[in-house]
Amino acid sequence: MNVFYVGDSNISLARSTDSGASYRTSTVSNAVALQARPTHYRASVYPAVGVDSRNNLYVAWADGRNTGSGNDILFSRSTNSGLSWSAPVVLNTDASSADQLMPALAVGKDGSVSVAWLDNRNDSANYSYNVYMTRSSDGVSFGANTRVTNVASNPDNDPRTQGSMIGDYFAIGAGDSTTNVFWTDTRNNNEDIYTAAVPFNVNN
Ligand SMILES: [Ca+2]
Ligand SMILES: [Ca+2]
Repeated sequence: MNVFYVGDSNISLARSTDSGASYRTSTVSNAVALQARPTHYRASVYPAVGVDSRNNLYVAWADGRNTGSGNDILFSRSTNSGLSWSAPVVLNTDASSADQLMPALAVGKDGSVSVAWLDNRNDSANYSYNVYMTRSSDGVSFGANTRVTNVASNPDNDPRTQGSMIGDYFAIGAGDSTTNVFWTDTRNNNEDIYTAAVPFNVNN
């Protein structure tokens, strides 16, 4: 059993191999607080996690460490049950200062790793978001970023909560031939649940 949590400046893992009787803790990575951003929905460095059938562990999170890049999506994996973790890599490949936030992560039956997130790269005001994703067949090398949405969403375009929790319910699942992404979309002037099935061979 793997429990991931965030402290003041770290993402950590508490792992139990005796049904929760005892835990071993380890540090996944340092995590740098999100940079200031123009949008005002809540966002955090909370990790999205997954495990494959070989017990490899995968973590993605939004992080503010990259000056000039806005907030980015970072990724790390462990192939030894969390004893050590790979150096974090940035999954979003835009060369901009846009924010990427709210990652969701899924591991397929084949061991592939898919990560989707909220991405402002298409809005020069760094405000409205699209959903982007990337997929790795081996947990190491990721394919090109794929834009999942065809219309951007203004996070404030919600009559109930003005988008204050707009990114909380993004989700992703890995099927046999598609990655299935679910997100909150405001193109219809309120919040709707949208989904798209992204074929594995689009970019990965
Ligand atoms: Ca960024
Ligand atoms: Ca609605």
